[in-house]
Amino acid sequence: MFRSARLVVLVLLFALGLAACTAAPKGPKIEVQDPWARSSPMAAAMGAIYMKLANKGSEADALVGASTEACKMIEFHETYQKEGGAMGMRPVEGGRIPLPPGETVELKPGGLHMMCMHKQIPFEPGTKFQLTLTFEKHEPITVEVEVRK
Ligand SMILES: [Cu+2]
Repeated sequence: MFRSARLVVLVLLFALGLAACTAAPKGPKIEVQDPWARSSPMAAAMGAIYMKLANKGSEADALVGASTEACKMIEFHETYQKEGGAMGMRPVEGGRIPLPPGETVELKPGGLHMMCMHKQIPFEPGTKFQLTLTFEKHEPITVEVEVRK
C-alpha cells in the first residue's frame, strides 16, 4: 500500500517534469510589429510594405516568404547606394531576411522593405489587407496591414 502510493507520486512527478519541458519556450519566437504599406497610385504597379520583426526567442530564424491577395507576388528588397550616389533597390540575397535571436529587424522606408509586385487593390490610405508571412522555422503568421500616407 505504502509502496504503491510512492510509485504514484513518482509517476506524477515524472509526468509534471515532462509537461514542464514541453511548456518551456524553445526555438524562435517571432513578433510582428506595426505592419503598414505606403499609399501609392494604382498606376504604379508596385507598392512598399514595412514592419518590424522581433525575434524574442533563443534561436535564429529567417523570413522566407510573404503572400497576400493584394499583390501578385512579394519580393524582399534592400535599398543601396549606386555608383554615383543615387539610391537603388535590389532583391535581398537568397530571398531571405535573417532574424537573429534577441534582435528586431526593421523594414522601413530607405532600407529593407517588402515589394508588392502587381498590386491587385488600390493602396489608398485606410485600406487594410491580410498578409501571411512564412519563416524557416516559425509557423506562418498572418497580420493586417494598413495603408498609410
Ligand atoms: Cu523595392
